[in-house]
Amino acid sequence: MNPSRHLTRLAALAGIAAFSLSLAISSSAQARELSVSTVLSDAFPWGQAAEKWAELVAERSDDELTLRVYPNSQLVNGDQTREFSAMRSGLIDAAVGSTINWSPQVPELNLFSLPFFMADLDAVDAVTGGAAGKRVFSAIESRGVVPLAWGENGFRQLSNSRGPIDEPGDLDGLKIRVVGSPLFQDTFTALGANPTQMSWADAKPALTTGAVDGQENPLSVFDVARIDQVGQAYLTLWNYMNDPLVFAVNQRVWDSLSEEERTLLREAAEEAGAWEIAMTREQEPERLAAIKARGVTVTELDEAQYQAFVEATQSVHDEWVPKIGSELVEAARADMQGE
Ligand code: X2X
Repeated sequence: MNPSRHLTRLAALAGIAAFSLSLAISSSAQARELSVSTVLSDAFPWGQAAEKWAELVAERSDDELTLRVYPNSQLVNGDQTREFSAMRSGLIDAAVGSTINWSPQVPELNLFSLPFFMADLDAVDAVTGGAAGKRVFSAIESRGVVPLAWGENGFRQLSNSRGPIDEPGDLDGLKIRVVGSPLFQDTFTALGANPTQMSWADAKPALTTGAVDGQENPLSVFDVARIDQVGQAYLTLWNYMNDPLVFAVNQRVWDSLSEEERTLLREAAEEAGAWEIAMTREQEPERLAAIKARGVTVTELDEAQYQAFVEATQSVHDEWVPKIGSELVEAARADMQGE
């Protein structure tokens, strides 16, 4: 072959390669993948909520829009209280996150962590579905993140390795692992305990070595993470706070989506959230039975015992209601009273 024909063929081949490369790029530019952060994996209802969202979005968009779930707070190196900032800055596109973990950046979310404020599931639903819930969503939105739907981690119960707890005095001096959110520090200090803030990633090792005596988490977390295996032989059902989850997307990512994609994302989040809330609640009795069957001593509080905890934590309300916003707290009370 003469050299000039050889060059022409090479050029033609290069042209074909460049053309197919540009095709590949243009089709991948259409299909879009968003990162979704969660603290817990799909072994837990929380992670399943995010996977369900991803499944519905992929199915309904014919894989043109997909969500990739990154569990175990891996996008924030295990530091779950940085998840909201990372989503706001665009480091993370979306998240299914806990109100507790986002409360350092969105003080209004401490509404849900006020001890003994929402007594039962009806109260929680009245707030998330009511005027207060709307205000909470506006508070999130005003900080650069678009909230789409609610999910649920669950009512948080108290466990420890030392003995049954049915009055505040039983917590005296106990080292309790709490999430890195200041309100929890105050609640457990008010109860006479010695709270230690640490991430979920550090919690199980700390329970294993006995660096802490206790922790608080919903039954699903206690059950799936097998907290009984790290010496937590006592569990008190005190329903002191419920931990809702929020499905949310970074504002700039949201703005870059078409109207159709936004509707799809929102509706899929609402469906995944409703599905996960129902499942979490339905599973609680069997989880409790399984925990008891493993030999954990479960303590339930009578009305007088419950009241003693309410009174012992009154100072936390006095201090935190102004930080949360008294109008929001009042709106939540009105929602719970069906006003
Ligand atoms: O860290 C916890 O306790 C957990 C997993 O429940 C949250 O992320 C709030």
